[in-house]
Amino acid sequence: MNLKLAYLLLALCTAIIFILVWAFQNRGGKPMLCDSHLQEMGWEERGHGIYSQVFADLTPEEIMEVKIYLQYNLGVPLAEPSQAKPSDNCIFSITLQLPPKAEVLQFLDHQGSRPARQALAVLHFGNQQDPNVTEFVVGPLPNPMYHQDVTVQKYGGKLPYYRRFFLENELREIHTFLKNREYPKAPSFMQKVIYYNGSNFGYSYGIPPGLKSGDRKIWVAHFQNVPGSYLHPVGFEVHVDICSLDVSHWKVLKVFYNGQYFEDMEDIERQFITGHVKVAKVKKAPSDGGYSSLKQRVPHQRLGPLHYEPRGPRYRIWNNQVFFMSWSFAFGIDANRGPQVFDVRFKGERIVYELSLQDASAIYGSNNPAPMQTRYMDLSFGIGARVSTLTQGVDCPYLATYLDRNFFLDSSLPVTRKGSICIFEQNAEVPVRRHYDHSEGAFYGGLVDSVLVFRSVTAVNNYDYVWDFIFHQNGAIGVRVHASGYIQSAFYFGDALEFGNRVQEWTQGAIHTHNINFKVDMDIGGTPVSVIISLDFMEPLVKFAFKYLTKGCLLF
Ligand SMILES: [Cu+2]
Repeated sequence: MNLKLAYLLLALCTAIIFILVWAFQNRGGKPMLCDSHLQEMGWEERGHGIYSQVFADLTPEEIMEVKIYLQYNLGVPLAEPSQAKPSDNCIFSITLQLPPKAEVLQFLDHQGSRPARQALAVLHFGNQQDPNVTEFVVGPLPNPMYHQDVTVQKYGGKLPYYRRFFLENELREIHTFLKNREYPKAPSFMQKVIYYNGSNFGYSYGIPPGLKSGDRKIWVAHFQNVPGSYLHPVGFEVHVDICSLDVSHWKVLKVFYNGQYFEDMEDIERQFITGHVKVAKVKKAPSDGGYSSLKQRVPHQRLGPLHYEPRGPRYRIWNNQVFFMSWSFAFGIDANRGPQVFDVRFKGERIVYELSLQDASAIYGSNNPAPMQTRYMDLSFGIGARVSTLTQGVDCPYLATYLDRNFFLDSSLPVTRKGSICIFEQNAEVPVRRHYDHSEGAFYGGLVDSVLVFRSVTAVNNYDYVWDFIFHQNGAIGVRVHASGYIQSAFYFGDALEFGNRVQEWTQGAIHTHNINFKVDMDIGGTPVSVIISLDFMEPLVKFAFKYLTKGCLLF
């Protein structure tokens, strides 16, 4: 081959690679419509798109308007959540307050007036005579003029302060309390048994903090602070009474180590020195976590099949609205509850007013005290606020459209999570219908199926949930959940096998049940019907049920 030809080929290859990279990188925004593209849309689509703004999540500007309004109009000092002590007031969250359905339908279907755009602000009032949690509706946006306390109307009474969700800062206060006031009481045990060096612990908590309403007594379990710490329990847990709003009044109620209970830190130190503590010889984990590391363990394989759209996307997105074949819907992500779609229409007819995730709970069992009492309700951590940026080609197809979301939950400023929603059309890889007829004059008819997927992924500490809303071309809607991430493990000792599996020498995969609830408000034929759909799966004992249900698809 002469040199000229070689250079030409090289230049050609470089140009092709450049074009491919450019095409993939720029795909994110392609199906988005700007105002000039609206010309191409039918009048119905345009009207629908504009009207669907009533469901749109708050913008960062709207969130800041609400925050500033509250700072000037509540007449009480407000701390920033990142610094707020239990004895302070602070704004926990600001989210969209959906207008009442009747008002929205009047607006959407009968030329009624546009419902006021409002926010819901959840306040922690720790610095009051009667500490409480209060919910205010603030409006109208974008220039708030009023706030209305809706707590009693929503909950039938005031919300006692102990019902508040944990702020990150309260958990940090617990770590500081242990580090500064409790660990020093047992120096020999801490260093010689669990190798404490001042910063090598990760934590998990028995949440909610107690067995009866009003309790705020939390079991804190300790893990080696390496990547995938969730799989490195050290067998040491401390029960802390955090009822008092004055952190200096917090106290240790009990201490647990490797199956033994102790009165307090002085007690475990005393018993260790006198040889009464049964020591488990847990090895120090390597700095990359060793078995818990996510590093690749096998060589890269040749690239697998890729998603391909021969003539570009067949869906369009305008603001918070998606149009796909016969479908249209509005979407959002609530900071607490997670993904939701509204005003779902098939062939122009509304069939679902609202389809939304409500909560994902996980109820644990173990012979360790913290997981024994753990009943997570993940909305308390912010299922929506913890959506993560999606990786192209891994979390969603390269060719998907990636959208940003904004939240205000346990933060001082609105947080923007780039590329945290992905929308794509996917070949279902199974015919929606087919028939091969063996009769005389054989014939065949088959119909290819493809679906539109609306996806977001939440990482709640150890767990990752992949949330899909799926729109089939035959008019079916599905919800699908894939669970991934790490298990929340416990220390392996004694009768651990009664409560789970042994996943490492000192690690018990604690038995637990996930329960995931969706709300579906169907408007088929104009008759409103509300149902709650619940997906359960239990692990590790019923592995097949877990597999089936998490990969399954609920149609309704
Ligand atoms: Cu699980």
